[in-house]
Amino acid sequence: MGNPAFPNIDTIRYEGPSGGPLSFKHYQADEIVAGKTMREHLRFSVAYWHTFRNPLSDPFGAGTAVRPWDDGSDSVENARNRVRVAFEFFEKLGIEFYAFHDRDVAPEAEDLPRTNRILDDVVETLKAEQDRTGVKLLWGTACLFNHPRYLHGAATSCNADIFAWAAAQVKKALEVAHELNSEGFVFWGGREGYATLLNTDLKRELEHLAKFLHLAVDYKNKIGFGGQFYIEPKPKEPTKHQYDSDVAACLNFLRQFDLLAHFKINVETNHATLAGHTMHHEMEAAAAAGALGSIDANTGDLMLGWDTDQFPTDLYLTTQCMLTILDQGGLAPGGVNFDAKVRRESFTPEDLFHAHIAGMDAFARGLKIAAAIRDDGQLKQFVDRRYRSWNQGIGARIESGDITLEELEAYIVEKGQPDPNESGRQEMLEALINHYI
Ligand code: XUL
Ligand code: CO
Repeated sequence: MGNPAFPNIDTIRYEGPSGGPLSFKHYQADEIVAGKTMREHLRFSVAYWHTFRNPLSDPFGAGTAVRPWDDGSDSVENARNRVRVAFEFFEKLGIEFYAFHDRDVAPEAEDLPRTNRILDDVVETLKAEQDRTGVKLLWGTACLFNHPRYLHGAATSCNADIFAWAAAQVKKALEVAHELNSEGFVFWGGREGYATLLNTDLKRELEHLAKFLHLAVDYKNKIGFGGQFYIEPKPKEPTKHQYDSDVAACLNFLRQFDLLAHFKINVETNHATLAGHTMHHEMEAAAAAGALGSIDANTGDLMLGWDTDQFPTDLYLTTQCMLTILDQGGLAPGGVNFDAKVRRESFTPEDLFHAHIAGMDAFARGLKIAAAIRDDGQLKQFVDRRYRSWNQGIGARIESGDITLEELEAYIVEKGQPDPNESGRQEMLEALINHYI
């Protein structure tokens, strides 16, 4: 191991609410909350692309990131050294998972065989570092959106050769995920959509996307890769419309093409808000279908209409996420992946620590708040009581399917005007949440 990349930063420790800026004020990995340790509940993951590859550029200006360990070259040595730095970072933060796209960790060469050999070289280092530290891969994925060949899409390209290239890339990425014993594999259709319907055969493109995912499922089974497959919704950006636009669209697509048994959803906050939903809505929609698999924990800015991928620090947001996660009994094998980047103005290596600490503490508090709300029980009691007319009598008969329209008519004619019986008490419940925050 060479010189440490963060020589002035020690392992980040829990110091409690009065601790310094480079300490956890709420996240204590081994503290038991609601029957499990915080580390078991939260399963934090670092996004390699943002934390180790993002230069912090924007459409109006060059990158500002200062990363002294990175020589900026596409050499394999630089890629391998970056891996060692990344694992030093994971260890110092006590984060036990990470996620990457194939092209984040290793550069692309002139042809696929050479590209794959370079990837193998870097994977050797990833594997050695995983073994050394015990850090695991939460999920891997193939970058099917950055290279110019994917300008019309990958699985939904108008050109079948592009589909073939993307398929070959996914094949290799699956082999790598298997070799690294990954907990999962994500499909995010970055360019699987269109810029204009005038040049697009929407039906054919959807069928091709389904074919692509079936091929991946078949290959997963063939090589015996046991990781969970996820599909990640996002409505737009980079395209005008992406087919995986929100959780409901993804579930419908998976169901239509007989893929639902093989996939769960990886829900990302800023994608939810771009789709005009809250994160809480998207998580509940996925959970209701038994398909909430993992989350990309970040946040947008309501003043900015694009995917700003900021670190999540809003306690209402993290409380809502943790309420849904506790309700479904946990996220494993998924986790809380910080698909977030530091601001362009936060360009120093130290900012990478501050950002992750802020996100981890916000989720630790969200977990404690959600657990307290559940312990208190008033919220659940209120909701259960609100639906009590379904527990017996006519409600139970409707739910069980043992009733006809004629019987419902006879029942309500006899009963007369229904009574909406009671208030929804939204403000009272919002105050209840505030009490715990
Ligand atoms: C892009 C995004 C991706 C996926 C993985 O908005 O969220 O980084 O998480 O491809
Ligand atoms: Co994401």
